[in-house]
Amino acid sequence: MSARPRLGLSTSQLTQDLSHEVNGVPRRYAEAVRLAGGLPLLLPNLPELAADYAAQVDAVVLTGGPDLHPRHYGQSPRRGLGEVDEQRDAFETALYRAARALGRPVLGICRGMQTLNVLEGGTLHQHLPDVPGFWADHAQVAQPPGLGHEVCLRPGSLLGRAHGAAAWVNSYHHQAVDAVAPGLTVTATAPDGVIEGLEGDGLLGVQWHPEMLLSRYPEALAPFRVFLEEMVGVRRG
Ligand SMILES: [Mn+2]
Repeated sequence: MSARPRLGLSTSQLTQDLSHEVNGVPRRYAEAVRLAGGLPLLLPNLPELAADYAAQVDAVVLTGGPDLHPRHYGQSPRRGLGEVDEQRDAFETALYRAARALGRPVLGICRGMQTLNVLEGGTLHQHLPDVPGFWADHAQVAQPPGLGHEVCLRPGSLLGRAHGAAAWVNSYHHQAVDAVAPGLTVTATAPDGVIEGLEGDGLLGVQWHPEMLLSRYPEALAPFRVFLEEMVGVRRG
């Protein structure tokens, strides 16, 4: 029997064409989980099975994707809101609630961090370029995928212990956490103050995509590694 903790990854709906719906995630998520010592398992978008999925895995990873519908944090859609996927919102809400009810830790990547903040009672900026005061480039276009902006990390936090005082990360988001949910602590911020990392009891979120950096920057695995080691519990050796 594998000693690897089983991590259930929420999947994207890769097309809205009803005759060709595909659930999947970029392969790099699975590779990152493997490198960090976990067993990646992809969870098809079936809200009715959320509780069964949560019972079968040791932790959940909420992956990147389109915008959450703002009604989940009590707002009307504003100009600049991007694509939304209500089916995915419903699935991840059910999966998150079921996982938390069983005490399963949750790692949120990009949209996933925004999701855990909203489901814990926080809000989002719907379109960063329309929010005065934020000036950093959070929607980098440079190829191949490389470093975007720096983040400042909170001393003593999981991310701070993993990365030190600061780290360069990538940035592919036009939304960001606004009001931080009760129980969550900001543990990473961009130079313009945008919230880039959140931690809580059994909860870790990063606004960047560590899995996309791994081929060139192995140290980028840190959020996956500390999640597995300190929140899920990886048996070494
Ligand atoms: Mn950013």
